[in-house]
Amino acid sequence: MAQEEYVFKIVVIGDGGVGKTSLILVLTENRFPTDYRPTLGADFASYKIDLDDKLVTLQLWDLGGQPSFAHLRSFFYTEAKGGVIVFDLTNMKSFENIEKWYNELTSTCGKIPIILIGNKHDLISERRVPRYEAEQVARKLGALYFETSAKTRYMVDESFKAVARLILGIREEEKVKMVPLRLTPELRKRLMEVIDESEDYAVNLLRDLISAQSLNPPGYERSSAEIVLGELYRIGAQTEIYEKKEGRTNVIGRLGEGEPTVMLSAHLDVVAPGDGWIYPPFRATVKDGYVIGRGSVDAKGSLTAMLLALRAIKKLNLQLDGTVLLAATADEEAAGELGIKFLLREGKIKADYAIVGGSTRSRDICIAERGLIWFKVICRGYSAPAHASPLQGGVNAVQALIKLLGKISEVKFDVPPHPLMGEVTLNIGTIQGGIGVNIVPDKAEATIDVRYNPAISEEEIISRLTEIVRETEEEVKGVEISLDVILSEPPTEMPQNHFLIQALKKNVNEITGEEARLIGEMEASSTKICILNGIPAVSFGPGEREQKHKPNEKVSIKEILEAAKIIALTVLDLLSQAKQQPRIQNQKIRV
Ligand code: G3D
Ligand code: MG
Repeated sequence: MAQEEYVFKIVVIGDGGVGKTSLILVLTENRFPTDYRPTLGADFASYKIDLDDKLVTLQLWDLGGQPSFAHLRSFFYTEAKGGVIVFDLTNMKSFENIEKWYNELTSTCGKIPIILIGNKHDLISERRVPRYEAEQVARKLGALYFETSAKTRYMVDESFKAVARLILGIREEEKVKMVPLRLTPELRKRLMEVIDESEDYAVNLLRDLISAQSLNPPGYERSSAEIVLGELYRIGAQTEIYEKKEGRTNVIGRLGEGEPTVMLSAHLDVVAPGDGWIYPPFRATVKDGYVIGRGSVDAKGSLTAMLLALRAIKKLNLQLDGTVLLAATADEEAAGELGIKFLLREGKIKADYAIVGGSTRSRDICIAERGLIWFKVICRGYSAPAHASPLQGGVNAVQALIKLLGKISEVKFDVPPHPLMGEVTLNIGTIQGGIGVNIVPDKAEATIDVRYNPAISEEEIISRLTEIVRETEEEVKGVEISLDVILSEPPTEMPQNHFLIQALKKNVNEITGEEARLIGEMEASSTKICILNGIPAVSFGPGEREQKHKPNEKVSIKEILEAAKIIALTVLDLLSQAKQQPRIQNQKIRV
């Protein structure tokens, strides 16, 4: 086949010392050593690229060390067909100057294809520019972003090939024709193969996520978020990041567009390692088919499976009839306001279905969660020195609280256990009161956590506790007791015949050969928050729930791959069949 030949002039610009000359030399010195020559104050070297039916020669122009006379600059930029703006990942100033270089380039050349390169990727510990900030700038300039190392040659060829492709107008997706989404058996098989081939990728990704720590408290998800962002970028997803508070990063990735939207959601934060580790909690150990480390189950294993699913879907070049959205969120472990609640409340995400990362051994599907009410009780008496006679006053708030809590611990909510959610339980979590051993305390308080199933209502629970409060006030003369609800979330349960559950169930069976059990959860999770925001949701993912928050937390690699397959298939099932379903919003979720 005769190849068409092209020659394009490319200008390589950026601050001094960022590695422009090194990048060009790496590309050209082995091939065209004689080609590199100074030309009228600017240097250029040639780099030939074979793009199947096209042979492209890039003339790479580098301003070199020449003084920057204005006339020289315009000569330098004239007729350039593409631009490469380079900055140094270890040098913030060079990053801040990108826009200046961009403006200089576009003022002469207009809008030509541009790529942005963050060079010196090998200097990991000296890195100053976070990947997501660079990606943001690239998006703003309409440029493609690459990180390279002229030293190790990492991504150097790829990034310059991308310039050639951009100029020729070859979009990456167009290389392979998009296949309309019809989930044939062959396609399902191909999807499985892609995921099976990704075992090393999965282990390395999970390892990176574990190393990034992202402990909550204190709460710093940005470290893990950057890794997710980088992966989403490589996968080719559209990305967004949101921080309600500095460092408390949420990342969103999207493939496809329009409705319906299937959301995959997992949290980025992990709890403190605590004692009892025989393996390093933040350096993943791979042993006997497991990855051991803090967060391996809760929830970085799920996050890995979701990224794997997205990557496989993208690799098949399917024309998605809708959107698959990944939300990697902050602030789950403290049931806080900076993660999924913030994204939903602010309208950053909308979805028709959600699969939330949960530890269900890639087999069970969690469809129900108990409700919860958190109470605060405060007893107020009168302060007096401890030796004061009863007549001189003093009403002991601590004693009143003890009496009250005694009654509350005896309280029986006379309701049957729920098949999935179990019983109603009550826990007195904290207690505080008094300021000195020789002083009658005038204030004492406690917090109480009630978990309940749908057999009893929030009002009934509140009125039972209120009764006990009134009784105690009667018995301890002079005490005043307040009872406040500080958090309340109702029980939630998905209908078992919901399309989302049916699709998941079928795929669990196809991939594992086992029947999926529909289970309930004692704790409340992001799943509940999705449901309360009108998004049908279940939790599902690799790992055993007994591993959560424990020392030597470990997740099965096999289960990660299984979860990735089940999630990928379910996403495609939902997207390809949702339009035939009755509008899902109308399918009632029991709350
Ligand atoms: P410039 O052409 O943009 O001015 P150069 O930059 O290519 O001259 O490189 C400036 C310095 O950065 C050189 O070091 C070069 O070796 C180094 N450098 C370039 N690219 C990389 C890289 O990817 N990784 C690392 N670690 N160093 C790089 P010296 O010491 O010769 O000044
Ligand atoms: Mg140079």
